[in-house]
Amino acid sequence: MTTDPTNPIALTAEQLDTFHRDGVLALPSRFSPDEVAGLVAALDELMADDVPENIREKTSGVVRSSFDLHRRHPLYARLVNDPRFVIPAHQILGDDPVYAMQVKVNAKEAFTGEQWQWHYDFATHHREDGLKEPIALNMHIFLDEVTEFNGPLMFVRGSHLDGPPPTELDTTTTSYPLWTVGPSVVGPLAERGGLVCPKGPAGTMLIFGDAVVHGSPPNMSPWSRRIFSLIVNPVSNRQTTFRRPAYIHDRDFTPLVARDEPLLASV
Ligand SMILES: O=C(O)CCC(=O)C(=O)O
Repeated sequence: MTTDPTNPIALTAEQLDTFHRDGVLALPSRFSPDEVAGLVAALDELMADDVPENIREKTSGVVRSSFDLHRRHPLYARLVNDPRFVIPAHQILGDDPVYAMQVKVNAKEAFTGEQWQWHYDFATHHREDGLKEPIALNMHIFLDEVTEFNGPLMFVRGSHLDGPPPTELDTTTTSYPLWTVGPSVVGPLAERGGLVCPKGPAGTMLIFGDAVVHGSPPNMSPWSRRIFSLIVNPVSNRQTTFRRPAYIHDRDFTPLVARDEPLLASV
């Protein structure tokens, strides 16, 4: 696919520089309130299902993450081919086809939503799924306003620049086993680059790289914090091992194609 630099969805040169330097880029107001309302309404139905795709918090039992959304609802099937994801992904990764490797919402429930330890996604993608290169992109949409109160993600700015740091497997802290990055590694990286904590209204988009260290605190606030996450990966970097279920790490390598029709049309 060739990218048209005059397309307003395309990232500017400055945004691309920020992404490459910091490892994370925030894009305000990319999705409209109506689009967010449609995604939330569909999500409410999906999170009511008693299925393995809905992973629950260890303590409260409420849904922490809901996976495989593009197979479970037509609106999410349409969403993964939205130009607002596909065009920036190709700007960053080049013209190699990309596929939807993981499609989920992380729902940090008011009062009970638990933390995500410091980690970077490639540690899991490499060890569990056999990806060779840390080039997948995690693309978020805030489905609620994200504030300093409701468990926002924090990123260690530039922590990807020296390559993937050392990790350890944590199977005890939360309901989801995670290859985490310990304090002795996070400390110096954060001293060097500082932390970034993108906040903003529902409809804000984030893009971050597979090797940038990030995490998020518990949500003690009375406001839920739901974030949609699409991880795209070049087909050439697809998984070489198959340990995790397909609903968590997708085995359909069909390339995404930017579709121009409105997200909410005829769903
Ligand atoms: O939703 C969060 O707070 C963290 C999610 C995350 O770190 C991830 O999906 O890799």
